[in-house]
Amino acid sequence: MKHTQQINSKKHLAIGIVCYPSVGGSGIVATQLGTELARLGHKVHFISYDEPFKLDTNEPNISFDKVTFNGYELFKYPDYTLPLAVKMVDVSRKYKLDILHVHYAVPHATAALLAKSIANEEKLPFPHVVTTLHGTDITLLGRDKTVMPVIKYSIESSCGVTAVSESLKKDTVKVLKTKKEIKVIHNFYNPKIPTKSRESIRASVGVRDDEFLAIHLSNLRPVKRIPDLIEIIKKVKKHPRIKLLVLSGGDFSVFQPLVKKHGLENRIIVLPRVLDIENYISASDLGIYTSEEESFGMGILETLAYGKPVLATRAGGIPEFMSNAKTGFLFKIGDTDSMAQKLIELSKNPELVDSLGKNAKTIAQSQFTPEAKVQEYVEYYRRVIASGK
Ligand code: GMT
Repeated sequence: MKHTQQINSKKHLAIGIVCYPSVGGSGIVATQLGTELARLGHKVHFISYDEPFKLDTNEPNISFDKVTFNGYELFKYPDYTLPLAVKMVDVSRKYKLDILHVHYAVPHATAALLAKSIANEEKLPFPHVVTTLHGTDITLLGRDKTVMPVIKYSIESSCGVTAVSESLKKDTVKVLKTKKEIKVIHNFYNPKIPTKSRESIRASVGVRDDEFLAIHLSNLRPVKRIPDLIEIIKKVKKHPRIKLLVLSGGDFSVFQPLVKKHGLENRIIVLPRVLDIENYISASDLGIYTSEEESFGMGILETLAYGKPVLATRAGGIPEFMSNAKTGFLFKIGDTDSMAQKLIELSKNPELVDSLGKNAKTIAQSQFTPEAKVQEYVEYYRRVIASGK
């Protein structure tokens, strides 16, 4: 059953957003998207096992429904898909959702498929399901034969599928051998105005004004190649002005022995779970990203948006928004020699850092804006609804 009166109109939509609540790219993108949709007047209902990290439920038009588990002792592995599917049925009925937008295919797209079958059987209304692929759901899990057929089936059963880059779309077709139409909508970022001065932030992390501060934001998972990042700082050790600040969404302690081995304790500063990234990026000079796989690379876009150039590997979707020699420099994955060399060069050339940074800001704040991308999502929702699938 569909809410036909809303299908063809330009009325505000009721949208369910399902995402991971943790510090991870997909959850952050989903939270930003939901927040911007709510600001446009759409009613947005988040579903997850915890309140998403950056969600402000005090914002008008936003609500949050928590998925709860019953720790039944027979289960060695707790199951999330089943209570999530039940929650999807409940929320869809309670708020008369037009769209259920699931971020990260596993297990969200599968739970949505199950929820839709239950709703159909019970003759309850159920929204159109849009699945957004974020990266590791395809590049890692999609390659895992123990789950691949379920992922493929769940994605193909979604009413609409989007991917965050052309590179991820290509990988999805290759890995899943699917003919499902996939719409690419790049990620976006809405920079905030810093609330703390460069001086106060630098003082708080023990970095002087005349030091050259590189920054890295990530969850530190293996694909980010943190040992490469440490290797680069080791290779610039003779240049004491250069320091690295890591804003970590993961546990950095596993890398501390390597930092210690190279004697870099006073060159690498780590801050966990920072919320006000705008203050730290603004107080830095440039970003460094060493990933071997990256469907998009939100940390890079965030760094560019604050007018800081980036040194990054040419992985996945990164070259779709990072231009070599224009907003920073791109390198072969693992080429720490060239990255270190460029870092030294830039640390001595503030004019170049400044002009690359200006280009970075212009591109990030003109092409990857919430206005543009949220509009693309809304148009896509309306297209999916109109298709009646
Ligand atoms: O590995 C991460 O950074 C987390 C992961 C996730 O699913 O939360 O990030 C993926 O989605 C982000 C948002 O679309 C992208 O910016 C990241 O590039 C992507 N990660 C990978 O492809 C490894």
